[in-house]
Amino acid sequence: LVLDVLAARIRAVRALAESWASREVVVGTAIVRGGRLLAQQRGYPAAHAGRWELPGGRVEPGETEHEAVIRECREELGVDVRPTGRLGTDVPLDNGMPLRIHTAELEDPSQQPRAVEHRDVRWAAPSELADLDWLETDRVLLHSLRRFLEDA
Ligand code: 9L3
Ligand code: MG
Repeated sequence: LVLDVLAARIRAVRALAESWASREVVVGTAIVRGGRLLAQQRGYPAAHAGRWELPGGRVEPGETEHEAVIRECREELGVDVRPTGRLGTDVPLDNGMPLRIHTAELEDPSQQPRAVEHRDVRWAAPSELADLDWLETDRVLLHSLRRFLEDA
């Protein structure tokens, strides 16, 4: 009987771990060039318009996080990026999904990112980061972002 209870507990913990591992993720991308960070300004939805964020979006089914980072940067900025690592800890979004930040570099540093789907893009120096009106979720990461830029 004790073993049955234990086995049931183990099954429950395993189910929880699996649902946790497979839950949907939103990736954000910290693209760095020459000590500056690429930030983009949202034009939609209305509640987010004018606020700044790291490029990115939902990881689609069957896609790895790196694939999602590369696809989103192509769609939103018209550039190819190379993921180089991770930054900070997951930030919980309103919809319950975690926002997870990957660092990246431009495949071709002479290629200029464009605001394809957004209102504006800019390269921000570490000292300029705090002046941008970031989405709350991205503002949480400012300390980690500044440290990453200063170490780069
Ligand atoms: N989100 C927040 N910060 C970010 C990104 C890329 C996304 N840096 C939030 C905004 C949306 C949700 O995640 O509520 C999905 O992102 P998107 O598909 O609208 O880019
Ligand atoms: Mg997006």
